[in-house]
Amino acid sequence: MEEPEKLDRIVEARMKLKARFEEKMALTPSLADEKPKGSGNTNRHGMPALPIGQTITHKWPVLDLGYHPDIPLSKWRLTIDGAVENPMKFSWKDFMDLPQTKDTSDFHCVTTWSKFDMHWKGVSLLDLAALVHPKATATHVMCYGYDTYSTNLSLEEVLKPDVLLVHTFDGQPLAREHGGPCRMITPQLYAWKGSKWIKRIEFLTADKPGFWEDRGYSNTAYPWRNDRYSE
Ligand SMILES: Nc1nc2c(c(=O)[nH]1)N[C@H]1C(S)=C(S)[C@@H](COP(=O)(O)O)O[C@H]1N2
Ligand SMILES: [Mo]
Repeated sequence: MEEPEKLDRIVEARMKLKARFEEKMALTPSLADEKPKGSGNTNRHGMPALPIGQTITHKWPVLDLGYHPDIPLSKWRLTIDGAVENPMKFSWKDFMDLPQTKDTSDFHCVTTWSKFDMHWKGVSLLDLAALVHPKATATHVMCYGYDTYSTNLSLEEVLKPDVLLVHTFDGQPLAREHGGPCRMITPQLYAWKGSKWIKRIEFLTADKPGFWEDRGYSNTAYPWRNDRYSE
């Protein structure tokens, strides 16, 4: 991925994807709501930093199905398939050779804790999507974890620039209990939308519910709307 031509192609594909989803993205609640619910200073998205019903924590609690899969880097694979022109399977080396993004963002768990200013490094979903070329009919993704977890998202949420597949937190390899070696983060949605131990991202031409979405959690998960459970 070092060669300039390849990088140029990613950049071009990324620009096209951005143009395709920019309007829809601008209309998503975390950017468009006129009266977002919450308190505190305004964050970089123009939202009150602490969404309604949340409390700040300085620790980082662990929340999952109770099973922490152990994936050695030599066995780790990430598959991106479904409604894409160019399905891909990455080894750890392939993945680490992709353009890397550093970002600092907040983490909002539906169980009412929020952790601010988490320092991440990883690969942006926008860059990954630019490589696999979602078909014109693609609207959503389903993300799958090595622990059998799944969660669904719309493309206008997935392609926001702060949605990353992270492998590094605070300069250290992401701990296994938090989804290491690699997990997704969704700073503008409740954290259950980010699969720990991510192994597959399937592009879909219609929405369908993931693990928690099938069990009464909201399909959309907008923190500034207190959008926790489905009606
Ligand atoms: N693969 C997988 N990803 C998952 C979960 C899970 O059980 N399995 N739990 C989700 C939930 S409900 C939350 S709140 C966050 C918690 O991440 P943490 O344990 O790093 O705080 O991970 C999300 N991603
Ligand atoms: Mo959660």
